[in-house]
Amino acid sequence: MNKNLRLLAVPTLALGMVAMAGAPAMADHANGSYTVDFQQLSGTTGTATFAMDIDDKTATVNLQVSGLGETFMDAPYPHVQHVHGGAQGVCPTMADDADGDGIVSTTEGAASYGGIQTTLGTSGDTSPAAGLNLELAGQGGSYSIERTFEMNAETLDAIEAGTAVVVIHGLDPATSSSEEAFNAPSDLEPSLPLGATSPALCGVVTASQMGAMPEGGADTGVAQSTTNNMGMIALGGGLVLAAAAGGTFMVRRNAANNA
Ligand SMILES: [Cu+2]
Repeated sequence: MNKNLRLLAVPTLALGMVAMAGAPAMADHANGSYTVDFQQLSGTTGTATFAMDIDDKTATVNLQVSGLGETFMDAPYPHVQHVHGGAQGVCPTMADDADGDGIVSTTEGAASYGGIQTTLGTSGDTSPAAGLNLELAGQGGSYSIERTFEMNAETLDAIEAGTAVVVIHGLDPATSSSEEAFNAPSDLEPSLPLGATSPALCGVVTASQMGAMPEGGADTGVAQSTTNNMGMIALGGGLVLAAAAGGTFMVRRNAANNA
């Protein structure tokens, strides 16, 4: 009903602010090959590999995911994933669990990895606007995304500056580091469990060939000043899952206990 429209409104506004804050990209400065060494967050036991080549503005991505949460609401678990950027260019750790509830929430992770810059969907739109499109999300616990697309200037800038971070969302209730994460309401949408909106896998985009990524651009005033806006956008990734559940989520205390 009106719920989805309301959920979409905030991240759209936030994205506009970031677009204005970003500096123009120098096209081919991000050229090269990149990999991501994923870290498992908040009890995640799944894994992923990521390889990417960039030639001018053309990105060829190969993302292989396995072992994440498989089902959500008795349907394939929609795992959205994005290239985040423009913040510290690091992944959060349990030290970022500010409220001490046992997991790193989307809100708690945003200061580390920033907002959505590219949506790594299975097809179609790769812009931040598609970050909320569940139809483009990875489906189930294991899937692959292999595609070539034109990467936007903001993401190329982030890669060049070393602040680009790939984040795959959606904790598995069966392995989450905190049972409370699936008994407590999400920081984004009270009708959802906290774990369903939280980052599961995270890794910094790292050059795998010499000379691909000039250094020195990460500590600009622009990047720092946009941190708050980035946080708002990062919340958007979690809101996708809120839309998926449609307000009918049922707390799966038993599923978590029986892991
Ligand atoms: Cu994300």
